[in-house]
Amino acid sequence: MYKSSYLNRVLREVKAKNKEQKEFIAAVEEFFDSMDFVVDKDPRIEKFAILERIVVPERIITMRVPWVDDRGRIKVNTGYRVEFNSAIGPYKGGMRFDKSVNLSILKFLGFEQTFKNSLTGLPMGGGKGGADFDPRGHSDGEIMRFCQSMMAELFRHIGPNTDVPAGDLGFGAREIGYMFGYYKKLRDEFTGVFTGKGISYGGSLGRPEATGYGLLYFVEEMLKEFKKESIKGKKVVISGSGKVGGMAAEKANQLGAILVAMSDIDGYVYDPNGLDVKYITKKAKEKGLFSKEYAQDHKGAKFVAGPHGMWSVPCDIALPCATQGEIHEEDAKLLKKNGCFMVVEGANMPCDVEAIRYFNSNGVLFAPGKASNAGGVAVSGLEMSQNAIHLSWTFEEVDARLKQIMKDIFKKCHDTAVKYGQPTNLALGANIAGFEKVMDAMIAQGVC
Ligand code: 2IT
Repeated sequence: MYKSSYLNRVLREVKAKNKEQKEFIAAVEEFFDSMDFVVDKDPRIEKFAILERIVVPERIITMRVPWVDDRGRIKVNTGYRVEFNSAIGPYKGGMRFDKSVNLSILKFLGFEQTFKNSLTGLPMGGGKGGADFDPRGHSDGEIMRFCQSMMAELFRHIGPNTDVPAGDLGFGAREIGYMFGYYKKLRDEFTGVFTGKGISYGGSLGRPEATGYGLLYFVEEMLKEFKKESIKGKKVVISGSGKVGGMAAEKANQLGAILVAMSDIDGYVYDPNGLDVKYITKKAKEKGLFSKEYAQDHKGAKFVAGPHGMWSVPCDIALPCATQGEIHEEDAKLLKKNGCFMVVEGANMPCDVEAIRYFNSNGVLFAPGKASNAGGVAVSGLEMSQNAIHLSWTFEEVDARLKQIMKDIFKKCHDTAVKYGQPTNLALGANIAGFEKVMDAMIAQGVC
């Protein structure tokens, strides 16, 4: 129950209209926890029905994706694009290819993306898409035919000033290339309709590193503000060996942190003296997996099957970078008990609502992904800028802008948290600061 009766009513309606969508409802509840601090202070929110409108995607496209496998068999998957909010810019957000993809997950991700993109300060609305298709185990030819089949529908709905997709889980440079190529063929138009593109056809230097590097720049800001320290010598654990985890490990290592444990889908490796980060990032890039081989090649390290146990490893800082719902209340308690004082999300909502509440009421510094992992989409925004002016910036230029954007995001979140009397509650700061810009634009644009 919230203090505000308006919030209670809107949440009841969201629950009634989205009965089966537990991930989406959880994202709305987490956001409404913060809205409870503002709705009574700003009567415009209720007067202009901002929350009733902001929880409904502007448009959802669902498509049949038929394709033919290498043995000539016809297969069918379901594809989606959720165009959530375009108040401050074209829809922008990744595409996810995974068996788990459904409308609840994409609505949760599109909702989060709206506030994340707002926090970057760049003109991007919120969107997300994908399909219940897992590229693992499929040949390049199958993946290409799948991407082309999906684009044969999607091309009608996206465009550089309308909706600009990018990568996410299961959707990397290969998938972006196939989709971009087919869009270009269908539209006869070479534009920045995707971000995360290859460097030879309009991609930005620094985009592959951006989410992981940005996460560490955010961690540095938190340590400076709250602890007057840096990450040098701190013990760090990272979950997930995808693009985010791999690049976070690389930057943490560059900044002098000690990576004591890291996981992939098989399990995790632990070495209290520090893991061999170069080995891990190389293997993770090649295969997306490293943990089993790591333990064979490094006698000092321990391998534990199953990634979940990693949250019991003693550490200073935990960076969950795998996927949603990795850290529950019992994991949060274990982290705290074993010395962890800071949890910063690299994935989207890896910590559930109970875990976040536990961190906030037990003195564990916490940052939500919509702030701390915004570096990826921020550099996507910079890729859009470069495409629009037909120029490419150097890695150093992109990286310097990324660093400044992460500093600015931290400041916005922190200043807002301070304004509402909760100086360390960055989830509150991120939700309110991200929301305010979207709300202003929605009011200015009338009922539409
Ligand atoms: O979750 C995310 O922010 C992304 N998958 C990146 C989105 C983007 O448009 O670069």
